[in-house]
Amino acid sequence: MNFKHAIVRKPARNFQYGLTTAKLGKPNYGKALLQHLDYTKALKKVGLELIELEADDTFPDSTFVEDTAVVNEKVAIITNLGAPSRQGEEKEIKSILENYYNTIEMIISPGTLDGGDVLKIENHYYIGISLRTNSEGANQLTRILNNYGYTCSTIPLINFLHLKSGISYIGDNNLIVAGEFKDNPIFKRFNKIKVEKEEIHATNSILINDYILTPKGYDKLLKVISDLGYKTLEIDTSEFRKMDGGLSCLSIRF
Ligand code: CIR
Repeated sequence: MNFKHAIVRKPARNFQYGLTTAKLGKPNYGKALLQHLDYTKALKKVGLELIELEADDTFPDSTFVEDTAVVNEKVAIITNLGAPSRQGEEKEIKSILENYYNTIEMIISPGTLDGGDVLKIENHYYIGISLRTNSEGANQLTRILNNYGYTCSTIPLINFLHLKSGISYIGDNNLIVAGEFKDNPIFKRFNKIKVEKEEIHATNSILINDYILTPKGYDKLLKVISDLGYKTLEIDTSEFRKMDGGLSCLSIRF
């Protein structure tokens, strides 16, 4: 799918009080804003028209917009976020997506689902069952996507917060995998690019149109991706990493 738009939201001023397990210290807000600006420039460079939302201090994690919706060529599905402190972030995103989609579907309680747990590969979706996404949420998403002609399967997560912290699909059968996913037989058919432990954060690289966006400073993975012939763009995500966020979480692309 060729992407045309992306929704992004500036980090909230209380960003440092969001959820995190990273133990990398407190993010620097000024630096986070600059990194976010660089991210938006990169999205524009790869051809996207941006819908840029102002910071929302009601939700410290609200810059991680990806978790609030699952979108594709046919439908937008608004999630029911798994973390209680994040519930409500999806409301404004829904009103924006209504301008672009005729059909909006919803994940509803007791189902919970975060967009970071949803990986699309061609017409198939992998859905991670995690601390954020429960089986009921995954079942609801499966039923909705089946109605639009997509197939789905679930993968229980062991260590990762979100599925896409540990796997990324970059097209042409190339799958970037880390940790518990490296030897998972489910992914046997792919050309697997295995990420070493010290570069695990770079697993969350994203294919947008002709480019792979990848976090800055992970040279081994960068070389493997470049050697495969991809055009790459590096973006510093150090402040988002401190809050468990990667590149994909910062936008909804469609
Ligand atoms: C959270 O814990 O919800 C945020 N601090 C980070 C969310 C990252 N989102 C993602 O990986 N899709």
